[in-house]
Amino acid sequence: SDYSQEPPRHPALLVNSKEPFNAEPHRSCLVSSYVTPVDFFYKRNHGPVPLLDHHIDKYSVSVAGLLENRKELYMKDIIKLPKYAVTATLQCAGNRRTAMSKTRKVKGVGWDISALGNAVWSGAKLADVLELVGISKHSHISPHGGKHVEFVSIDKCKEENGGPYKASIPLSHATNPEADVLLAYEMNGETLNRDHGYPLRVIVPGVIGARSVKWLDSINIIAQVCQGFFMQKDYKMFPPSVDWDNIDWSTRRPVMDFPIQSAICSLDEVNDLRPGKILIKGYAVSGGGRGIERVDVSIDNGKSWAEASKSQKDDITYISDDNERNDKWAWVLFEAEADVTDTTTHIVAKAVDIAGNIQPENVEFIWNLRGILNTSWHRVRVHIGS
Ligand code: MTE
Ligand code: MO
Repeated sequence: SDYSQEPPRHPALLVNSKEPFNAEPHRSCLVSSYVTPVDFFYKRNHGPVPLLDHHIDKYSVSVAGLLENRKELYMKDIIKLPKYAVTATLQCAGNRRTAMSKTRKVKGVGWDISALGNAVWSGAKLADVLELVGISKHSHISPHGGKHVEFVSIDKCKEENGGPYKASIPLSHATNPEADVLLAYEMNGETLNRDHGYPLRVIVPGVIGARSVKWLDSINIIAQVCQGFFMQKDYKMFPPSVDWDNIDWSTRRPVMDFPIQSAICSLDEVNDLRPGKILIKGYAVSGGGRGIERVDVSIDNGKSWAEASKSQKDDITYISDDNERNDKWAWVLFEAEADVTDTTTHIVAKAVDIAGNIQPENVEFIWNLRGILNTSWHRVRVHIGS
């Protein structure tokens, strides 16, 4: 693979792998604004970043598969469709993997707690695009028997034996305008940059990042779920009893919605503190558009809890300042003041979503060999000095 044309990146990113480039910001970065700046948004690539700058007028997405006629969509066609701005948190299924590995080793890129970010994505709705090829809104099956919509990229990755990254979502999801699935060409009001999928990427709000295909090349209407590596041999959830010697990938479905998640970002994994007041800040987010009901924090390792305050307030400039906003696809930032004493050893956070889903107390119960969906209570250690 050729990594000689990679884009420039912010030097403060913590790099987990250089080629392909996988990096996350320091956790404290995440709570300094509701909308994550592009420079500090995690980057998760499986191969070299495609270089398309010189071909933008020629760039098109082909819509093909189970259709009467295939259609080439140029950027000018996509820009003509109604433009939507959706605030959505993108989270890698591998977020918090490093902590899962501490219990028992897992395979995958080691991520701390920052393999996610909240951005304002703008572009056309996939439901509108599909209408252009004769597939109506709210359909479960297309006129020619399509039940899934596959997204194929331009990049090349080793997991696909040098072929492109791909994924699919059900046709019913793709044609539902309320699901807000976008073909996005802007991130935080600026043209998408190369790392995040220039010129066009899919955004599937509320679903693990792996389905939001970057550098989109084609959309295929297909009868069966996508047979690509990342849908069939990766990003599936296994019980703790399954390991590499007894795994049968065909027994599981591809993960879509991510579960309830939260983490503390204003403190490191290990902290030297003095007794007194501290501010505990972090993020909470759930998949499928399920909002956050509550965030609880504890300074006595989970014996007692206090409720944190939460907000979706944009303190920069991207969106109007509205305290009552309800961005269903977006995280909430939480904050709680606490009085640590010389008996404090761990500070803990856990969240509850509007469906009453809660985070598991310990990582052991959700351990899986690929180290995905670590949503266990986030604990940070505290040493009290005087
Ligand atoms: N799309 C392509 N074409 N190639 C990729 O490697 N990685 C996926 C997804 N889309 C990927 C991709 C994964 S696993 C995640 S978590 C998100 O993109 C990361 O998006 P970001 O780099 O914009 O944060
Ligand atoms: Mo991911």
